[in-house]
Amino acid sequence: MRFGIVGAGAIGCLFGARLRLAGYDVTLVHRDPSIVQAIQKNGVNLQEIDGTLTKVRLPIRKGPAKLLGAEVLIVAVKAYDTRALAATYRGRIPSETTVLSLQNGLGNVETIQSMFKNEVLAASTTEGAFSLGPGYVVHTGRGLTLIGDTRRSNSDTCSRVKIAFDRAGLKAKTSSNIRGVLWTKAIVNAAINPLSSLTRLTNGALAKNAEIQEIARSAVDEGISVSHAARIRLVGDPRKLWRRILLSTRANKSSMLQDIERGKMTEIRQLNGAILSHGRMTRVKTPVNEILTKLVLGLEESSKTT
Ligand code: KPL
Repeated sequence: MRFGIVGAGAIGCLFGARLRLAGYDVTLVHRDPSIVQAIQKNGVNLQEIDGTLTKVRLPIRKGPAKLLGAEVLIVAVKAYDTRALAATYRGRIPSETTVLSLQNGLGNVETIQSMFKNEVLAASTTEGAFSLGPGYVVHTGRGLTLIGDTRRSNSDTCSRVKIAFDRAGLKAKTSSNIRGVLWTKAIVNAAINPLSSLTRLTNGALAKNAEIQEIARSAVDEGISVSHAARIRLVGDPRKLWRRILLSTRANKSSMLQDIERGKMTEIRQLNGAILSHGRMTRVKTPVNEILTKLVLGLEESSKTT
């Protein structure tokens, strides 16, 4: 199976390096020339959970690039870049290529579906990954990746992607309710990522803090109420998942905290912001998610470098 991966951040590099090590044909694509050059020169440096460091050589191209041979194009860019990316890649991807969104947040799949006639799959992962610099990724915690189609029953490609991830040591399952999976993960992320950004605590430290637990609980409860009003069937209990994910990725700094530390935009609009807007549509009050959204927007402003 041939993969193209757009976005050479922590998750893109982790999946790219692992798939390559498992013998798959993988091409990375990234729009930042300095990151492309660093990976061309040094490969992807993958630091595993046990500390082992592996240099993985794989082709990388500066995006936007035509990925003619890719059977599956994994979208691993930040959620706020999905629309621009989809607009750029329209017409550059053969109709037989499956597009797989491997992103945090709500709305990514719908955006991609609205712009492509291709098969579009969604995946949600709880693998913990931390970027130490261009092409240098630390795998901080093992997780599970769920994959599925939001519109129809899962295809053979969906099962083959699952097998590829499994062979790459990234435990995966197909799901017949991937929309519920995406919502469940978004509710959990909305109660982790802004709290870690505001406190600068690692995932493990968040789990231990009683005051944080209280705020997280309220944020999760609001998310659950909105999902019920929006008729989403959640997968598992987000309250339990919150703790489980924090403990399995205890060494990780959430992706939002990593963004804040780099002075970058965050996915707050696609996480708490999305819960807030779905809450407005379904007339469910979400005051905690609203405050977290506003605080992180302020934090983005004060830590912006560009
Ligand atoms: O998805 C994550 C993120 O940081 O965005 C978790 C699983 C919480 C890992 O940190």
